[in-house]
Amino acid sequence: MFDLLVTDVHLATMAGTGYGIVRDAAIGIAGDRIAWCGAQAALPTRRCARHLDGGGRFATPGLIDCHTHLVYAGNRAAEFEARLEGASYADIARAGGGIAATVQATRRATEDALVAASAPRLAALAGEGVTTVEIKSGYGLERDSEAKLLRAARRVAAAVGVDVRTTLLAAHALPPEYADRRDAYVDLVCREIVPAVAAVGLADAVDAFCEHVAFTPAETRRVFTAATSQGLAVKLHADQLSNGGGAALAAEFGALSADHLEYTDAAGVAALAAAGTVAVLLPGAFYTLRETQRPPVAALRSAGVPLALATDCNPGTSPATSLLLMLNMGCTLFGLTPAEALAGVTRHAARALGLPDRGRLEAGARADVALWDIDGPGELAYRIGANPLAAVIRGGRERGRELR
Ligand code: DI6
Ligand code: FE
Repeated sequence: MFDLLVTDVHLATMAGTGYGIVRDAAIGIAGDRIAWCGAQAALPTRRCARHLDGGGRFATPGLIDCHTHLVYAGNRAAEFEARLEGASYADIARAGGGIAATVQATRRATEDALVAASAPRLAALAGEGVTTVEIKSGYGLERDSEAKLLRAARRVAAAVGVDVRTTLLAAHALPPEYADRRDAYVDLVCREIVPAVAAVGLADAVDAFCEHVAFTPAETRRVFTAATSQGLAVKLHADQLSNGGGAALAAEFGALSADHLEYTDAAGVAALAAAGTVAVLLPGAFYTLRETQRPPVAALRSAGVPLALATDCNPGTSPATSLLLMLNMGCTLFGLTPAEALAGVTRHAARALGLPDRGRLEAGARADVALWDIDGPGELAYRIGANPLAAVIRGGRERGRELR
């Protein structure tokens, strides 16, 4: 007896390599878990509290956006214009714009205002089948503002109906009041912000921006040491604009993921593979910054590094609220196959968040399912600007548009 039984669907289970297609299938759900899924001919019982006719649609795991900065105030359209008039991202950051501009707006915003400003961005992701999202802080850069942002992240996720993992990114930029006191800010992060956030359980992981415009490898190491001593997982913005050895540093700390990786070298790839750290590729930032150095996808693939894809939704370098568009960009810009791209927003994205219970359609997994009006899963990466989502089940409960 199932609480919810979905029949007449084709599955892209994403449970092994490739799509894991099962045609003419059914999914039986009990509570918030998949109790049974497979070919409908083998379905053990049709007894259920509620039945959903899939109408021949495709089912995938609910999508997972494993890298966003979607809670912030204001926007940076003016910076976008400046870049197109010739300024570089680094120029803008050095001149106090960029991240610092969003920090100023975010510090001033109330928690309620942050929730209200962020809800449409998260709703856009959810409207494309996203059932789990990661949201980073990093626009507060002092204890109370970082905590406010992390609370807003949990609230907006609850309001929109998406599972959330929050990540403390206090080491995102040097706040203006610490401009000449780098060490003092890193001290503040390690001695005050990380312990305070850990004490109240507001973050699931700690991230740092390791880059010449942000924090050095030595500073990142200090932040990671503080995080791991509090029992928090770590993730890293690594090698985006230059090769700073970020991938190897992430691997050394057993990071869940190393993200961006445009400039990662062979040693970095080998380190990620050995550590089992997920490589999170962010084509929206590559595209927006008009970068030309691509992440070493072929080397990552042949080393067996799990590849995830995410929006990096943020006001500066990736004002993107479409994970489906990232599937397309991951293929066209980075050379992923459509199956790799879909694994990057399901199975591998789950791993990048330390959530082994989701990202696959199989018995025992969380019942997060997206149903699509498509003829095959390759269509999800193929189309540009289309949204074939028909219905979503999150934690065993139907959400959003009903099946027609
Ligand atoms: N890398 C990014 O792509 C974003 N943060 C980071 O560390 C950019 C954030 C921003 O420009 O607001
Ligand atoms: Fe980012």
